[in-house]
Amino acid sequence: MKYQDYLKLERYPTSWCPGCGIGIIVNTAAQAFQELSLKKEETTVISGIGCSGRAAGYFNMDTIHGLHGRAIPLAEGVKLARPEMKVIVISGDGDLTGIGGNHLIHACRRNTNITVICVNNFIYGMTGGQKSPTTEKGIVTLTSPYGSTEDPINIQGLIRANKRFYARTTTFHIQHMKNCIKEAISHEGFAFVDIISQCVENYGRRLGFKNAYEMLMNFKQKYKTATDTKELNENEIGIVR
Ligand SMILES: Cc1ncc(C[n+]2csc(CCOP(=O)(O)OP(=O)(O)O)c2C)c(N)n1
Ligand SMILES: [Mg+2]
Repeated sequence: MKYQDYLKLERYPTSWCPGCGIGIIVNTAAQAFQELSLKKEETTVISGIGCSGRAAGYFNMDTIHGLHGRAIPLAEGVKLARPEMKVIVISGDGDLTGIGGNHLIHACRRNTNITVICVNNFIYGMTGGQKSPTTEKGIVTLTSPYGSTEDPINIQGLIRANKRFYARTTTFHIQHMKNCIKEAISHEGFAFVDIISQCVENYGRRLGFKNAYEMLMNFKQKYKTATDTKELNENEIGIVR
């Protein structure tokens, strides 16, 4: 089977803005599914609401586009009813760590055997670029015109508090991303993949980036690969388990 068989190509072009990182993530996830030889009848993708929430609709299998913040409880329900299935959540930083934050804490605590892929674009993208829990201090957004005054959420700290699988990667590091997704799906237990992604229209342009290329080059320059580590530093990508 080709990786394209995991995608509903008849629905392309996607609804995402030109240059958006979500398409890279969907494509790479489909490649990871293919390399793991996942059976379509035993795999599902579940999303919440937001630009990232549209991901579920592009996979050629039974999927769920749920309510805002509720992707994880839906995934836990599917896993309870059909434990043989590979259940993969793909959703946004606002969806997973903001409105759905409580579900994230408890699925992680319970060690539910699902994979959560977070499209971390540091923003509530779909609704115009309001600051989200992952927005870094000082960053200008629609709702922080003088720069965000708050510290962002420490997702790694939250996941690692229960010693669960945590990976950080970016849309620039595609091979690394694919490896993180494959390792997360193969992991027995709760696995979180934090993918730094570019939102050109509602995040990057407010910060002076002209296009996706400039944002990707920024990821390339900023994020370095860590190996064999117990904790990723702020600007490191890698897997901690
Ligand atoms: C209960 C509820 N609250 C608020 C909204 C409005 N809303 C739709 S998308 C969205 C932001 C999504 O942000 P994120 O999860 O980061 O995804 P992105 O669009 O950035 O990919 C919000 C607040 C909603 N649809 N439902
Ligand atoms: Mg977002």
